[in-house]
Amino acid sequence: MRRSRGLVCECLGAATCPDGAANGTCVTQPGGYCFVAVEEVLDDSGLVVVDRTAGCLPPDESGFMQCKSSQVPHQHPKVIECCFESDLCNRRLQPALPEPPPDVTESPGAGGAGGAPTLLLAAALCVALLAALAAALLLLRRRRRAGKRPPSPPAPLPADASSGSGSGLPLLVQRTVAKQIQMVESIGKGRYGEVWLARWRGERVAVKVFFTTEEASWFRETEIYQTVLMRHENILGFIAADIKGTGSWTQMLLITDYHENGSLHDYLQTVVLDTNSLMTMAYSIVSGLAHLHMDIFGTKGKPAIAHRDIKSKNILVKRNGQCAIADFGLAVRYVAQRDEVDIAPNTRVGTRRYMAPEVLDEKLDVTNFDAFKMADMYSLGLVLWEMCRRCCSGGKAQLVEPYALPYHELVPPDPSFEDMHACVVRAARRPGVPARWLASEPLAALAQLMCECWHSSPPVRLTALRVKKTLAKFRTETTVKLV
Ligand code: C9U
Repeated sequence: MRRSRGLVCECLGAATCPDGAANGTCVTQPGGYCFVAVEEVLDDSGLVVVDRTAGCLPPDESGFMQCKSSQVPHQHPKVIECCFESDLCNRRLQPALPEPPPDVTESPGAGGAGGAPTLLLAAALCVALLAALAAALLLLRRRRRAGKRPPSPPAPLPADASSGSGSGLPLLVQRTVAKQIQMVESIGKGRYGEVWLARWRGERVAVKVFFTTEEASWFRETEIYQTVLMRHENILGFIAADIKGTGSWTQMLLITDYHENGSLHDYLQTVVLDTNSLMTMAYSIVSGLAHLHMDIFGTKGKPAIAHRDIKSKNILVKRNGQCAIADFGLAVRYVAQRDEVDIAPNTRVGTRRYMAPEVLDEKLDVTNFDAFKMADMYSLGLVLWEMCRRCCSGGKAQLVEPYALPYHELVPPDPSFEDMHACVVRAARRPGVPARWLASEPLAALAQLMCECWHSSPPVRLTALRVKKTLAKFRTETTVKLV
């Protein structure tokens, strides 16, 4: 069973508790575990005492494997027990240390009066000293890295210092970042909540503040951003996620890179593109989507992800003319090991205007991951159409079409599911391709691609990788012609 939200766990011991855990609890990542560990350590006077710690562990290998492997008693006994059934489930865990073998401590034959215990004590002391030294070194290294890291973009950390869940900063650093944020101004509002321009250590960042009703979107988006190998120049750069508050009141934040040009939807309202910038933008968007859709095999591989809400408002325009895909609150992952589609429990659906015909017809097979990728490709076709309208093919003086949302002439401004179904499924309508596009090579090439993306039959649609390759080829060919 997948758990879509974090667990609250009892937290004991400064090393395992966030910020010294004033309230004695911590929250795991979705899918994480609560644990209790008991360990024999030496106190100040050299006596062996049992130390009990408790707290949160990350999901799967990096967390649960600890629970399994530590059951094996070693020279310096430590036992970890984990649970995930309910919040604070670790309160009732009572891991017991293995009984010491009687012949070691009591048998006079084992080295004479006090010989073995003294040896054991000396060995334990060495192990404890080495462990303390290793812990101190690790802590020092983590602090140095956290202090040095620039906010935008934070370099992906090697596995030892990461949160244990893939790309992104360690969770404690993320919490610290969230505490240091100063909100500057609100730059967008939507059904999800609000987006703010904020400052972090003097640099501009974007902060998405989720409505409490959008908890599932926050969890999913945070989870997706922290997926291994998710970082890509055409995917919005994740910095940190945090949740704070008590009982009835919670604030969920997502902190990312800030792009002053805003969304592609904002940008196309005022800017007219030349064919070069159109191609750069189109290529970058499809590169981001191809990366998202791709699975990378291996122990530190990346699962294939489908977005499910591709639209111009969810694409940011970067200063270098490339774009970055944002908003993963609805995304689904393909878990290859289990041949399973991981769909988070979320009542949210995609944007009606951009929904593929099979989604509107409620015929999308949710057990088939490729079906989600094909639906993304349909939405991408509509975004390409929005961009082409704003591209002047014959010099800046040439007229371009005014900015418009797809199907602007065919459905009302806030179309219902039924409006879209009637238009896209029953009447099988698609956005119009103006004659002027066909007279321009780049626009004609893109027109051809978008039609193959929004085909009524999902398997006939192009894949992101195919569109990316076609655009790459087109760009090299036209560059050669220009030289
Ligand atoms: C509202 C859609 N949206 C924009 C951003 C995000 N959502 C976002 C998504 N995930 C995490 C954090 C944020 C976003 N926006 C920017 N920059 C930006 C700059 C100017 C505007 C909007 C956004 N304007 C809107 C229209 N009025 C003038 C300012 N950067 C990163 C993410």
